Amino acid sequence: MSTFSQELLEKLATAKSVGVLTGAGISVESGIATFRGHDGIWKKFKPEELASMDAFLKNPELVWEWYEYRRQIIYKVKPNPAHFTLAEMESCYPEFTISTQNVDGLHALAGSKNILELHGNILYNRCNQCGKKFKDTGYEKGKPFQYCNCGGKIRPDVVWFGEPLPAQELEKSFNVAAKSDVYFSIGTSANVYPAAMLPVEAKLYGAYVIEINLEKTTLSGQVDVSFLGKAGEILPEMWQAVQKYKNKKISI
Ligand code: BV8
Repeated sequence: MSTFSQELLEKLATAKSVGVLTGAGISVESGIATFRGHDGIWKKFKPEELASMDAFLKNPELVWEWYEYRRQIIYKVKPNPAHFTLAEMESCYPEFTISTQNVDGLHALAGSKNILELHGNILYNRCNQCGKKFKDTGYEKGKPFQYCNCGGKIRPDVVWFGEPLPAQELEKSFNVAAKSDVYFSIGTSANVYPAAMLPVEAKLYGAYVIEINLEKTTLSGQVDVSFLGKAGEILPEMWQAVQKYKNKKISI
């Protein structure tokens, strides 16, 4: 059981604007392995071997197989208490925005509305050339590649290393960080840029920054408070403590 300081409870009880950055760690308790954590899927591969345009052009079958493998996992998993708690929190603040690095769509499935997908969404595809989106066109091992009618190859609709993040989502995410009273960094090693800059930006603009992660990260020394543990346990406990604190304040 974690303990929460009076300062943290007061900040979360009185905040008007809350921003959240989530990473692969928030989906671990739903059954999706992280990239770099001790069980990381990228232990077997290096990111540039899979999540990059070079990899796709060099070995499109390997890249597609990796995405199909991850899709099959994602089709079967459900949001966990951390996702549901964020969805509940969203309705209690005038401004509440999640900027996620995840491509699994679990925040939306949990009921969150205000979501900025910084790295795309694995359940969709797009043309590598003209950017046209495709829902059900995918890849089947041994079957010929699917092409867009512009002649471009169809690929997963995610942001690969070396590719720019969607400009609108990125700009909005930095605006949210700059005006947040409280900013969360949840389940991310804070290794991947420019997303990893968001909690630092929030801190720079005066936000109270809370990290929840299984392991220490490069961010841990820069935030106001860092909780080491599972997001699916700590976040619901924290939110419960805030409700209790708010009720106690009202009853006095
Ligand atoms: C770009 C989508 C420029 C695909 C992914 C500085 C500025 C800008 C760029 C760079 C820069 N420095 C370096 C770069 C280049 C690069 C980069 O950041 N490299 C890193 C490795 C150094 N960045 C880019 O290439 C970005 N593009 O900047 O383009 C540009 C501009 C104009 C024109 C052309 C180019 C693109 C980055 C996006 C790459 N795509 N994913 C896919 O998913 O297949 S990244 C991938 O990593 C995922 O999105 C993942 O979410 C993300 C970040 O990782 P995390 O989410 O943090 O996951 P990780 O495993 O690392 O950590 C999980 C944590 O959870 C662990 O710490 C673990 O302990 C913890 N945990 C585990 N269980 C739990 C838990 N925590 C809580 N509870 C639990 N139960």
